[in-house]
Amino acid sequence: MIRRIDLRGRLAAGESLDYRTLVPRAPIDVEAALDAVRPICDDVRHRGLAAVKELTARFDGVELTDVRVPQDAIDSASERLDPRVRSALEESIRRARLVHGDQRRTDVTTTVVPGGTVTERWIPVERVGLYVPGGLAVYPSSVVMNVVPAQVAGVGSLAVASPPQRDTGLPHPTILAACALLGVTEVYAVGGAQALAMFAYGIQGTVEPVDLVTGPGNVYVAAAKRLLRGVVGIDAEAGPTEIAVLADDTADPRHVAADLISQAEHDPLAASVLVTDSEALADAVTAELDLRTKATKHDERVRTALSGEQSGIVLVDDLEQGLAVVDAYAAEHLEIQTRDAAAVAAKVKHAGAVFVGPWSPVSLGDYAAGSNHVLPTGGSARHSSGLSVQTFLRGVHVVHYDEAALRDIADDVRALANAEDLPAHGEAIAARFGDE
Ligand code: HSO
Ligand code: ZN
Repeated sequence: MIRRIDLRGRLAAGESLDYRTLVPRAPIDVEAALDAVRPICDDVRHRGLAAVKELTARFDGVELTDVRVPQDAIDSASERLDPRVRSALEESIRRARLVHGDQRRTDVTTTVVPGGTVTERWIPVERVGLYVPGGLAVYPSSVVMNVVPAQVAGVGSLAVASPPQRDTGLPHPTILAACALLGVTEVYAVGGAQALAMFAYGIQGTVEPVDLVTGPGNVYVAAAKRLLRGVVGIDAEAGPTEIAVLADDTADPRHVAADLISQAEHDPLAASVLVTDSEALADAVTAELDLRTKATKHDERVRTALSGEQSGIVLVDDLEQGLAVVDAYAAEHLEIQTRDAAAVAAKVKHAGAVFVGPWSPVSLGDYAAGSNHVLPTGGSARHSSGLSVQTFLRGVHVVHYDEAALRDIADDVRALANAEDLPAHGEAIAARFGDE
């Protein structure tokens, strides 16, 4: 069911191979979703609360009296949380805080010349809106992955929005419980594009607008982010999950197959890619995929994802070619299951996160490694990083020169201003020294 792409011998035969087009990405048409999302955002912008309530009735089948989730509903979701899940979430939060705590930035002052300094100050974003999807995907772990770096960065005001469930009119109880464990008290029972528009524009007297919106979501959420960018800051437009595994004949085919399936479980459009120089491993993984897909709960989704053109097993001449293939692919998640995995991993240039050796599966990172699971998809790992404390900080240069230091550089500034035919720039320097 999973297709095979055999590159062996092709370089030796003189072929030139374009690794970047080898494994296509799933087709996601954010542009098309813009048309559906634009009137929703406009409506929320112009009619505020009335629009949010009407849209919630239409899309979620819930008549909201209040968009804000009352504190006692958050508290009681927390009290009713399964103790096993509670302790797992607590450990996940603890580990994420450890790793993200080390991402804090300190202000640095550079003395450029005597009397002339530039300080880079790191200032947290003031107010952040986190969107948490409902429906098929209820991910309390994503609440952790978004809230922890924001809190560590020092974001003062953090609100969460998640769609109401039909029976309770409230977001999923595990989402509410995760908010409680993280100390988030401002939660809205609003979903989809209307939630993002509500955060971006605010609702007079009810919801303060935010400066930055983060969080996962489907193609409509991605479209809303694209539309609202500029009104508000956004994190990445997340696409379907991807896993690439670079493996040699030392890898255990059961582990490789289990890991490929673990991410295929997210979405029929998820991508699972194995790159290996071992035909025996490729055969064994193919057989394991078959067995495991039959036995797994979300078998339909997994089968569709694995047989899609975005998934495949790539056979390469050697690990060097394998590295070139996975680098060109720039996967959201990359596992290295080879001899001397750490040394191979050190050579990787493009991946959202790298998982080294047989005991570091992607699902560990999804929940409890301490690393962040909001990672660049669709090849954007070539230029972007996953969510981190840095996402919620702005670096501001503070320039402080004294008179002598400015005088010392004045001629250079004027020369450059004149070269750009912007003489008023030079005059702003000259005015200070009475030589206009
Ligand atoms: N693998 C997903 C994150 C996730 N997995 C949430 C389970 N829950 C994207 O990195
Ligand atoms: Zn996952």
